[in-house]
Amino acid sequence: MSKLEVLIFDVDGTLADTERDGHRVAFNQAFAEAGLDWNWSVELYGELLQVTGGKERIRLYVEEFLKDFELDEEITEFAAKLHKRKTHFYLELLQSGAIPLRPGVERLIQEARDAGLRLAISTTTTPANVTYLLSATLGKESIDWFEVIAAGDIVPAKKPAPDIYNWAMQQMNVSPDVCLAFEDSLNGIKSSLAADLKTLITVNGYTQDDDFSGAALVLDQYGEPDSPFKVLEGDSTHHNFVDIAMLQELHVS
Ligand code: XBP
Ligand code: MG
Repeated sequence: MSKLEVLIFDVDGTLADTERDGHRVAFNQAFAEAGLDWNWSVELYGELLQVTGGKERIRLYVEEFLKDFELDEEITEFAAKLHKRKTHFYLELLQSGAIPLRPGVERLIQEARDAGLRLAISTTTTPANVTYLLSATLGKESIDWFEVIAAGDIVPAKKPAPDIYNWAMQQMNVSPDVCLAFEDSLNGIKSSLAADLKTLITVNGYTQDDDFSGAALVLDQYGEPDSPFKVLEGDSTHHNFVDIAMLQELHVS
């Protein structure tokens, strides 16, 4: 088995719990600004998360949930304009510091850097959302810690397609056997497994009931030395928080 060299992180739900109090709130702000009486509740948003990509999510809502909504322009154009404003509001939320990193994420990233591991991001979200999240939580210089930030429309097919992971590995000139993927959702693990990547899952409120068959391990969080994770599926052996030693063991297991 090859040595672990690369950690590839998903963003939404993995690096930070962004959906319920971040993206969902920004969508509703954009709807209100556009004079639409739409309001995506926590529950409805959980249903709409079945599709990845904010523009695609707006389209799903119009086509599946608003059967008789009259549009005087092409749905693709309508969704793109609304999504642009949603991203504006989401970036404001990020800049306000409203969205922290999940437990253990900052420590793990620093430990990975100290251990000389290469870092990448593979996400469906808009690229600016990634750089703003990293700047707001780890400082502007952290953007350069990630050799590749594969995000949003850079690939033709979003998760659950493997494209975003394959693109990131291609850019880094690495094969799946030296990598580990970090995900949080069914769409995410479908994508990483389809790219032949061993995957570590941390669940969140929206994804705790997803089917994570094929995951190397399913946890409630990465944990910290003084606040252990909970193992939901798989075997963490003697470890009770995610660190590089554990990832190296997981990689060869
Ligand atoms: C999650 C997504 C994204 C976000 C919203 O991405 O599916 O679409 O929900 O961001 P991942 P945008 O888990 O792959 O990080 O509105 O910018 O798409
Ligand atoms: Mg995710």
